[in-house]
Amino acid sequence: HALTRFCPDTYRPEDTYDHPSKNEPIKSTHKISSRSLPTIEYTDIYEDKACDRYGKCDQGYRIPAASSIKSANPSNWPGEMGTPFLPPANLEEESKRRFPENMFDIAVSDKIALNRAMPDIRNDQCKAHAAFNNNLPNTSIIIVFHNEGNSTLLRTLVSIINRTPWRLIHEIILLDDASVDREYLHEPLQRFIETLPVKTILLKNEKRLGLIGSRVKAAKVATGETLMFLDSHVEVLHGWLLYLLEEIQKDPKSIVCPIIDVLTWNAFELLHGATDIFGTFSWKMIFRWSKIQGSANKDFSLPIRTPTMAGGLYAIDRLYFEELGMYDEGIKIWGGENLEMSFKCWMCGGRILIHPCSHVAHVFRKETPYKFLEHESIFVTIFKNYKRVAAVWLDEYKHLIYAVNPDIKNLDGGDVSDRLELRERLNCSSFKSYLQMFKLKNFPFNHRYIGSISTTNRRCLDSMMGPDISKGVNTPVLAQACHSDGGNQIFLYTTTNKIYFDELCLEPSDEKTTNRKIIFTMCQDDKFEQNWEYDEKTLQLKNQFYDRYCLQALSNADVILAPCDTYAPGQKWSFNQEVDL
Ligand code: LR7
Ligand code: MN
Repeated sequence: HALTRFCPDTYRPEDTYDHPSKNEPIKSTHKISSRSLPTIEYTDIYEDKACDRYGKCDQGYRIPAASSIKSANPSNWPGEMGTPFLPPANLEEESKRRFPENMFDIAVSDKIALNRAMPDIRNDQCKAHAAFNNNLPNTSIIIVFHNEGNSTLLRTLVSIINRTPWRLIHEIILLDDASVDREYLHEPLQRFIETLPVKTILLKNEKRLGLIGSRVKAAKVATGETLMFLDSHVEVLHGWLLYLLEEIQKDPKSIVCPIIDVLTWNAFELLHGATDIFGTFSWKMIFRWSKIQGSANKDFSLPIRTPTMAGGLYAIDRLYFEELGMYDEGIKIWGGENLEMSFKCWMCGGRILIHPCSHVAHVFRKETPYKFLEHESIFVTIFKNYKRVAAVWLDEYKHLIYAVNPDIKNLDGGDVSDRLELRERLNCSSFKSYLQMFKLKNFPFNHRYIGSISTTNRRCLDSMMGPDISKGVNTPVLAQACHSDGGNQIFLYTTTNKIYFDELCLEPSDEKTTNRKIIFTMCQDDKFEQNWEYDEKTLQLKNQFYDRYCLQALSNADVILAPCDTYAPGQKWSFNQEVDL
């Protein structure tokens, strides 16, 4: 079943260059000119493996052991097996110059073979789970892109061909979302996909639709039994698709995500993603990862139920995607659609899983390389998207989001009545029951107040936090002038006496000084250091672990743990309810 195909020049490591690990220049055996095209030999590694030596084939798919797969390239080629490749001296100029095109090092990517070998990073339990029945649903792989780099897009495709049973790929749909000035995305890309051994089509948007509109458009064209969404700069790893499809076959009302491994933006090194994680989201509506706590003796080949998904990489039954109303097309360009899909799926009777055996590596970059809409700033677009999601799905909890990010409150996200109708039609449950299902820590139900917490001289507790809450762990809370703009001065005080900011709680640091600062730590129900009993008469917040110690604001804005003193003005706190849930 091996297919030998040609691929256009420019796509392969050419010429010679200095390998970082050796001083000897390496000669690529694929030195090419525009006349002699190098070849990529595609083999469906799944085709023969299910058959024994008498030609009797068993009923299904078996993921071959990685050791039995012959690597196509010399092992000293750059980036083979996911090793880092840093630009050698003769590439540095090009690396720097071309970096802004994609906000990752495309010059480095260009030197790595499109069909580079990758290690099998599945855990042992996953390797033991390698057999699948032969009637798995097939899939339409959907990849939308705007101004994608050449070699990263092509490597996405080649990795799919090399690590997926071809019979399961109903088609690959590429949709170019109105890329600008990238000649290689036109005729050369079309020529390239014609060399692929599975049906692949290239569609184009005349006008930019954004990733959400583009995915909807591609999904409407797709005819596979399932849809498999991928970003345009990934490498799928060993056995990736089978685990995802198997879960959809068990229950079609599923969204199934792979583990997202990291390809570094500078060296395209494969870093293993954590496999004991699930998705949540912050008060600022930002998707976030959380680690599973505890769980000894767990079977690490079992899928993990996750409240939210990152959004880019997932499999879903095609008809179920339609039933869920696809995406809200009022969500523009980038952002928010992953939470829309997550809330909708769980609240309307579906489930979202992360399969720890399925691995897809994704190029992570620090910045967006492309423009959003002409007429408004990136943040306005994103916050309007969040507004739509909050308005349709968050019920009364949207007020917490609005308080923490007043921009979301004040922007007009447009008419959402059709999405509310969809919610009605699908008979979806409340946001509160969704939160209860997962007991998401940052949305506790036992709150007494949501609002600012101030001293008598108008100083408010302020978290000083950026969008990445995890960076706020162990940072001190300050007492700043009250600004009544919400945001970082919004806290949630519970009936269990905890003071929440998102999923962090206020706790005295364990420095051994007299004036211990108060810092943010992960909230834990049974941690009494985080409990502050409010005395309505003296207005003090008394720590329940450190007896007769109180929360006190100093004039330099520090907040400390101090001996309780009813005369200290910095110990007189009041709660200003700003959100009524
Ligand atoms: O206007 C656009 N048109 C597009 O076609 C903007 C983007 N795109 C394409 C783009 O080329 C890419 O293929 O959409 C895809 C996602 O855009 P990226 O790669 O620039 O952004 P990202 O990797 O940060 O995207 C993450 O968040 C998005 C929020 O809207 C989407 O949910 C993406 O699917 C999501 N990507 C992932 O979840 C991959 C893993 C990242 C993590 C964690
Ligand atoms: Mn991406």
